[in-house]
Amino acid sequence: MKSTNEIILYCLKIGKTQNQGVALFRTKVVVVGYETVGKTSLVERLFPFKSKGIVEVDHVRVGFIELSWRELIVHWENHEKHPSIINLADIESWECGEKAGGVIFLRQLKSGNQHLLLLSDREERALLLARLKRITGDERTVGIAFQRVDIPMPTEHDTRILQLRVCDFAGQYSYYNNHHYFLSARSVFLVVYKTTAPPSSSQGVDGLKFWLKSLSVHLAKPNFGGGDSGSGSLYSIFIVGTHADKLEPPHSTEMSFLERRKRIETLLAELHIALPYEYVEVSSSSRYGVTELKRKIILSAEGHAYMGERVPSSYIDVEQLVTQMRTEIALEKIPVAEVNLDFFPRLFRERAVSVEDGKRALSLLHDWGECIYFGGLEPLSNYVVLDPSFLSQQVMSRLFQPLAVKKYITAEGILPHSVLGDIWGRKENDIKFLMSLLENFEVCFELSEKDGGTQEGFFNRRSVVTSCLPGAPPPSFASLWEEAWSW
Ligand SMILES: Nc1nc2c(ncn2[C@@H]2O[C@H](COP(=O)(O)OP(=O)(O)OP(=O)(O)O)[C@@H](O)[C@H]2O)c(=O)[nH]1
Ligand SMILES: [Mg+2]
Repeated sequence: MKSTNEIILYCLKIGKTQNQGVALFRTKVVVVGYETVGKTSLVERLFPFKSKGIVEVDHVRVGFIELSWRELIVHWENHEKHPSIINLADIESWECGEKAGGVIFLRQLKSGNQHLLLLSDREERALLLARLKRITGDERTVGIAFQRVDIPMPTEHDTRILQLRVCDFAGQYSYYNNHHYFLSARSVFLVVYKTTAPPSSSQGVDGLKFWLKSLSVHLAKPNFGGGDSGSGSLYSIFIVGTHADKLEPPHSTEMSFLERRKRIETLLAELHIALPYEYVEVSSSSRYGVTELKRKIILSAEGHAYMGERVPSSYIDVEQLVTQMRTEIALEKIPVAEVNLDFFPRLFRERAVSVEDGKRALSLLHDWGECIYFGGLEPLSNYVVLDPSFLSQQVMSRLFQPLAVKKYITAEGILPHSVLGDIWGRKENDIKFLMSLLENFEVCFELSEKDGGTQEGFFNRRSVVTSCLPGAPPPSFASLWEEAWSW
């Protein structure tokens, strides 16, 4: 597969010769950290849900509604009237459901109070319902939750749009181990911990170790470029302390803030990590520091080297195609997340895009985190995974569920292929495709005959799962290592 840089160089060439192309202002906001430290809450505060279609609240037409963490804010059509806030955090129990005609029904069970929301747009309704369910059930994130956020940026002449792809990583251990496969440059990283947790606990400062180490390994790769808040960087990092409302005294006093920042500096020095970063503290509950963090995220992203790069307009057509198909998956018009590429040439033709350009566009969309596509590698090049969360939420999470690991993966980290049907409940070709995909993400590697594998039939073979390898190397490790190097 071509690297992003090669594809961008190609695009620049095309842009120059054909004097066309679209300038893109986009980046990923990648939110990582230990479980329940407040990552999703922060995302919900930074990027509230805002309705665009027609909305009625309790049978009254309103301007728009906003869901910001646990506040449902009703903006009235009459701008002079102050917005009303329905505080979801104060309500003990809710029922959310969708009825014919697009009604979302919220009920405060104790008092019997109820609110009826009517949103005309089906996609918006699904999005709002998902967020409400998460809030009312205090749901944990599964795999990686992706969402797109467009931020209008007024310039001297017009308003350009900064496109953010927000990737909210689950903090639970069973997902945690595999997340680093999804790290890539062209990102603003928010590495989150809980200010009120004891520093030596997993939710506290020490819990940052795993992610800071992961980032330092991945960002050291040559194609990641430098990372600071100045121009020319490909990434920026914010270390974010949450729950600032719970600090004693509330929010950070200058002194305690400096102490926590010092502790993080010491941690980085102990780990010999020299990553550029900025430290901030926030509260999703009181909104403390949230607006300022959002401003800093936008400012740093705007300074990244790749902002405003041009791509052929046909790439945008391919992106729209992928987005449209992804919506159809959500609406269950397409039953699977991965689509055979045989399907695409016709769709490319309909959009007057050559197959070669279409594949190049898919590779670039892969790097932007819009889909998963490995061109040039069989059998992967035959498929496009339209929804990248499918890999973390359905493929990896089923494999790495604690019960599945115990039942199917040996203490030596060996996974017999015969159990894959039970794990994923799919047909042979799909399973082969998923295993190739995982191998490409370095999650597992098939054993060769020499290593005790067999070539007889895929389901008789075995793979080694890297994150399930035992902590201590086997006694024969040194000789095996030498043997491997002598090849
Ligand atoms: N008081 C207070 N509570 C918060 C804050 N941020 C999050 N919470 C609460 O902490 C709990 C966990 O928050 P989440 O945002 O779900 O945490 P997470 O890191 O996304 O958790 P995982 O998805 O499981 O990794 C929820 O009950 C939130 O309401 C905050 O700044 N202040
Ligand atoms: Mg979460």
